[in-house]
Amino acid sequence: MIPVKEGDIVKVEISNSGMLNHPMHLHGHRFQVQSKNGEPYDAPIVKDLIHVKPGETYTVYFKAENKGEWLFHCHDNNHADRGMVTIVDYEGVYSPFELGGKNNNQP
Ligand SMILES: [Cu+2]
Repeated sequence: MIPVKEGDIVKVEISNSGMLNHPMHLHGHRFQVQSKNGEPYDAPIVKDLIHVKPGETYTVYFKAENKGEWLFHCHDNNHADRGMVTIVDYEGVYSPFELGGKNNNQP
């Protein structure tokens, strides 16, 4: 989980030490890509998804300005299903998940 407060500037480092590509996607926000493998970009690149190839490390920043609980995950659903998912969790936000219930929620 990435705990944030509204207004925070959040730094996230994404490293791929595996052998597969991982298109990492943040819901509800855009992030600025600051560097790739430690080399800063001259001009800001703003995205909500970045392809992280084997051996690559990206440093990205986003502003916490959309209160909620947002997925930050690999967009290859096979990877997400196996756990490449985290949550940007704003302070003071709580949305309980009821399994089944009147909406038939499923994990
Ligand atoms: Cu992946």
